[in-house]
Amino acid sequence: MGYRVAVVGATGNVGREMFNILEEVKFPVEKMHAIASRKSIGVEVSFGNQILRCEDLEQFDFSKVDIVLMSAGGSISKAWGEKIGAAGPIVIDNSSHFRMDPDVPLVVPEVNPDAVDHLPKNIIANPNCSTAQLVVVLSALHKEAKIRRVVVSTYQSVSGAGKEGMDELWDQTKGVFVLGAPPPKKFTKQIAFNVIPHIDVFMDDGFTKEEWKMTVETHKILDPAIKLVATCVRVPVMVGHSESVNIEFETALDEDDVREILRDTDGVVVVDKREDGGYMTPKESAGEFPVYVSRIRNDPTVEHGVALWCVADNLRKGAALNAVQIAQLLHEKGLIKQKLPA
Ligand code: 2RA
Repeated sequence: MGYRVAVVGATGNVGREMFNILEEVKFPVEKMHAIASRKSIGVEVSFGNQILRCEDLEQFDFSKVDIVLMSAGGSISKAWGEKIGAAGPIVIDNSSHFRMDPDVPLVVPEVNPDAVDHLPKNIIANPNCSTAQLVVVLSALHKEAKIRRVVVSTYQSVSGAGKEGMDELWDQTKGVFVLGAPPPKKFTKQIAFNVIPHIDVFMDDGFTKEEWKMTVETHKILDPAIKLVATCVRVPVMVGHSESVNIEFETALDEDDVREILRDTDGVVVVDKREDGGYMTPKESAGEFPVYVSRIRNDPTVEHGVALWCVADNLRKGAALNAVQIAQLLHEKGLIKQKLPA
């Protein structure tokens, strides 16, 4: 028994990880389709030991699949998401397009699994990478002592900006001491040997859209009462987003409580030895499933507060893995309607 599955955006960073993870977790797949825009038709991608040739998004008959994982950018999701959902399959969309739509649940399976029970548009949204890893940690702590306020600074890898972001870091790093770094194209300033305090567009209040997303998505997934302020920064790391997080609780919760709660939390691994190297870095999170938490310590500047460091593979927990976990959740709940064999 398996499902007919389509991955839209099959040639992108996240699309390729979706194939890898569907295979790694042995998601029950009867038939897999790789879907892409016209320029990628015929491009080959791998799924386990199969080589799939990309099929044309415009021509594909979505009524013949049971579930669609989509990561092709906001404009493709805007143009196609609702049409695909109306054709029958459940769509799990990784773009920002549907995230704040009241008829589309925004889901992190460890946090709000029951949100998938009601799907007016047959669409589920996957959160932004920087939000996904954060809410897994916050949710576990919020159950024990209500969170009043969070201050988070991110250190986001270039893969969050797609293949062009990775190529730009690679080319500038190679070129900088030889021919001079090639000028920035994807980023606004040189990313090699630098950090850039700007991700996504600026908003009227001075925050960037990435920072705004962290606040509103945390409210939708977890609790609108949590005050959250973010500063999002691009760093010269290929894969793995890191976050420095200060959390203030309404009632007492100290560093030992936090360490114990997070050790028992699904999807979280605590690596927190107070010695050289006794913490995780983004490099070590790349290719892994969990959200790693390190550097847990009391924040002496507030009555009940802790500071911590968390890292995760942004292409996995921040995108493809979360989408596949949603698919697994739908499967466990018996919510994926199978088409009759073609
Ligand atoms: C980034 N948040 O890292 C984006 C990816 N979803 O740029």
